[in-house]
Amino acid sequence: MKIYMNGKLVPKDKACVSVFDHGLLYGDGVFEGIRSYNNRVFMLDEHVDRLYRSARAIALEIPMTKENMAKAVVKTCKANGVSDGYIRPVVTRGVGTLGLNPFTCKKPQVIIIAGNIQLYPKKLYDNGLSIVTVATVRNLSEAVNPNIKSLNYLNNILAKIEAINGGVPEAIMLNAQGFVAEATGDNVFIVKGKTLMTPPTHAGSLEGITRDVVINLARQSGYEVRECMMTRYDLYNADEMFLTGTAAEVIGVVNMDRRKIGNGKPGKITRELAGKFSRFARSVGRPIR
Ligand code: PXG
Repeated sequence: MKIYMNGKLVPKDKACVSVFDHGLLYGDGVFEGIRSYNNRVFMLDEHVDRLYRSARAIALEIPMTKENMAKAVVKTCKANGVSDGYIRPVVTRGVGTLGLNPFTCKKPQVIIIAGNIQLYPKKLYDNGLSIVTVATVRNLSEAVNPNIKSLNYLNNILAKIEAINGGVPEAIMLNAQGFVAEATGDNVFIVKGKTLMTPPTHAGSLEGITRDVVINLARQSGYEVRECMMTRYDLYNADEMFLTGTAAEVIGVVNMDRRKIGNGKPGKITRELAGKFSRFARSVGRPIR
């Protein structure tokens, strides 16, 4: 395996960062998670744009153009023979002194890993997920804005721990006002009749790229999609519920906080959109070779 590090492809064992990198010391950095399907990188420009928006928000200047970043992603896939894979660009603040001040870090580290992804088993797609609401509140927008895909994922990790301790693989996180924000690594949608609803990103979620694609596919299929604040009550009373994310794609939720959602099986519209998403993802993207 070869890792892209600051312009060079280096063997996995040689791909190391300093213990003085503020990415390690403070979680000071940003990242992305991208899929490739059938030798094409899916939504590459959208992921690169989001990486640069995250970096801008933390005043981190990525030392290359967006186009060169996109090319570096493709090059890393090619060097690793990745066709259907998972790509993790990471930009850290770089090496600095033992102190918070990020301006002691002179050179951001640009790392790209292209490998495989751990997917949910097929059974979970067929039968649907059970999830719980957790006590860990999603980061406040005024603190570390949830739109920043930063290297500090403790907010989501704490929620994930609560979910797993509760015997389920995913969690719903609420914002500080008690409105539904998102899952730990996925956005959430509900279906009521022929209308889809998802929290606006200002409710405390990442601007999910899968979320955007699903909104477009749903509208093209004739469904109304509304971004609206929702409470747990709305989720419990949904006809259908599903999560969207790069890793999960579209996965039905059939149980939340031990309430059966809809008829307790992944819903019809969920299955339709999951199929449409899967076909779309495998038909577009920037060619790897
Ligand atoms: N919310 C959060 C907090 C995320 O981290 C999403 C929503 C979905 O966004 P996208 O753009 O992927 O539709 C994410 C993305 C993993 C993993 O290894 C997590 C993500 C992406 C890829 C892999 O758990 N999170």
